[in-house]
Amino acid sequence: MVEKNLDLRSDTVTWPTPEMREAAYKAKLGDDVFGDDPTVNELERIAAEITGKEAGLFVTSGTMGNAVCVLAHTLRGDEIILEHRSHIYVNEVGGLAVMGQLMARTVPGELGWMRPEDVEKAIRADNIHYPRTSLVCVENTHNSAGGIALTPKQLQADWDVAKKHNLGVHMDGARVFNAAVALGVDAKELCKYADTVQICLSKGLSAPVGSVVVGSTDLIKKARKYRKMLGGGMRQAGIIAAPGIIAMTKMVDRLKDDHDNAKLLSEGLQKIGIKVVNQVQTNMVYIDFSPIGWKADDWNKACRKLGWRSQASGTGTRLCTHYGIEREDIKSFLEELGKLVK
Ligand code: TLP
Repeated sequence: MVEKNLDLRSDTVTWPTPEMREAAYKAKLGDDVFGDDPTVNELERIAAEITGKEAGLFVTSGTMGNAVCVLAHTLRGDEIILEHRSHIYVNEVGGLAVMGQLMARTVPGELGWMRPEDVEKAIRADNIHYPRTSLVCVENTHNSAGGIALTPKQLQADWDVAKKHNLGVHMDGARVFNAAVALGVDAKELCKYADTVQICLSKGLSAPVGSVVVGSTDLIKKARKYRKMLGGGMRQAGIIAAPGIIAMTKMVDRLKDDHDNAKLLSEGLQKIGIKVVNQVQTNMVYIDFSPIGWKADDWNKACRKLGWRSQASGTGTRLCTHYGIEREDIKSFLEELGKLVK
């Protein structure tokens, strides 16, 4: 029996599965700063293997994972290229400027994808007046574009431009397994177009804490040192890495259920008269309830009344499906919501 978790605010709200709790309890431990926590080492090995990279590194969060990778690729004063609504640029507290003393050059994307010609235009020429461009960041799935899965072809196009100019490529793959499942491709096919990839274990994959970053041995060695600098050198971290192993090895296939549930939710909401503003490819549904005359408060109250959590502002919000929400739950939510709207 899946423990119900009727919370649409994000997929970060997921709770660990009973198997994860058990694995945490039984995990073999060591001191990870000394490199001898066997469970962390195993998670890092598995992450590298699944993504086709040389090495992995367990970090506390997606934000830390992106930070250590961006730092590993760059030098103080460099400029980096990011999609203008990317999580690293918008939602990571300006860490790239604070920690890396980096300039951000943003490029508007088409459904989260930066066209290669726009990336190329954003790369600085070698000129005494200009900062050096050193890195291109991509995001897959792209959260604020609507949970959009960037295809291998799209990723390759940006990779080719970056490599033509000797730039690094970092992928914020917080939800890269959602992308792989939605596209029906192996995660390796997506990760091969990035030198480093940050993967969240604590979103749709349901682990309680953490992310892994993967890349070449050299880049991960640098990232490890930055992790220590940021205070992310954890000790008996096997306790939290053990659920991460289950996340990566057993929780990927079920992401399809989340995607199917998001589609069901999207279709049902539209029948009720609520506008869905994104293309629903994965586990996110962005809605606008102004067509039914509701404001954030009406939505929030309705959800609370039905026993669900959702947090809107203005006339819309993002709804995420995840472990703990099943098809039947979505059906009854839609039915009950329909009654409140009429
Ligand atoms: N995203 C969270 C919020 O921060 C918006 C969410 O609810 O979606 N990259 C991407 C693409 C993300 O969506 C997130 C978290 C992160 C990185 C950061 O991960 P954490 O929260 O583990 O630092």
